[in-house]
Amino acid sequence: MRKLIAIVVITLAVASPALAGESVRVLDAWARASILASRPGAAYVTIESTSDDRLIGASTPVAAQVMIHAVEKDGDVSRMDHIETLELQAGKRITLAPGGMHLMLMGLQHKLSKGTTFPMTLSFEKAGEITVQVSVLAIAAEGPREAAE
Ligand SMILES: [Cu+2]
Repeated sequence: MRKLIAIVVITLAVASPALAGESVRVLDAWARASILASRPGAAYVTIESTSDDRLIGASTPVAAQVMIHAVEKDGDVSRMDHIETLELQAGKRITLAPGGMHLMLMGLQHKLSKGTTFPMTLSFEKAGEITVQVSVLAIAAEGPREAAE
């Protein structure tokens, strides 16, 4: 099953080489390590686009489903909101980070171990599919730019 999904992802990436990476760049893809495979994971990316575009979905062989989540603050309580698409404005950089927007990895195939990487494919309305390698950082990591551990 896992193998099959991986092949599909690779096929999509190969099928649209002219589209990938031209107007949209996906940087600093990372995820927090997880203790249990039974809990959802979270992945974060920085997205830059030279033209208006829209993130319409994501997938990875390590999870059954990837959802785009925003965090809504309601007083002291914050809750996650599933959003269908993420608008990208030309020239504006969007950084997903803990406490804010994230890519929720539902139905993990295995726990995410620090120091490993996994592929994730982001689908953009105009730019097509872009596959990045996601680095798994420490459980409490705040991002790839923090001091090396
Ligand atoms: Cu979430």
